[in-house]
Amino acid sequence: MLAKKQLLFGLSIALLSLPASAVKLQTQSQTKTVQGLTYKLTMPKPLKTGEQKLSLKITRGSFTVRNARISAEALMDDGMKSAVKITLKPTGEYELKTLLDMGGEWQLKIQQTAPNKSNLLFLLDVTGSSQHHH
Ligand SMILES: [Cu+2]
Repeated sequence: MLAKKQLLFGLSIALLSLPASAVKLQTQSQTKTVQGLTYKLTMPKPLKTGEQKLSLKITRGSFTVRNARISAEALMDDGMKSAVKITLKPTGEYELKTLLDMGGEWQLKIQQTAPNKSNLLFLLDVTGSSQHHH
């Protein structure tokens, strides 16, 4: 009897957790490989205007690279620039937080100084108003 109650309790917990997974954000990702390192950039889909957090995972083969020294900025063709704050998360992924203040194509430029020097460019398709705020 007790076991049955626990089973029912377990089932209701499973059902309660369904809505949360249903509203889980969709993501999209882009992957580039430069000098033996693979960079996987994951972001919300669609990527909307406003403050956004992107996630960058750097790997060498099956190893996650956690000691990379990287800086980044987001740019538009019209000269708009947005600083990118980078934080290393416990998962070994880098969180890139930036304000994408306008819809359209943004360039995410990443400069790496360690473990090797390289420059990466990701194109971000930002959904939202293409009105200038500046
Ligand atoms: Cu702009």
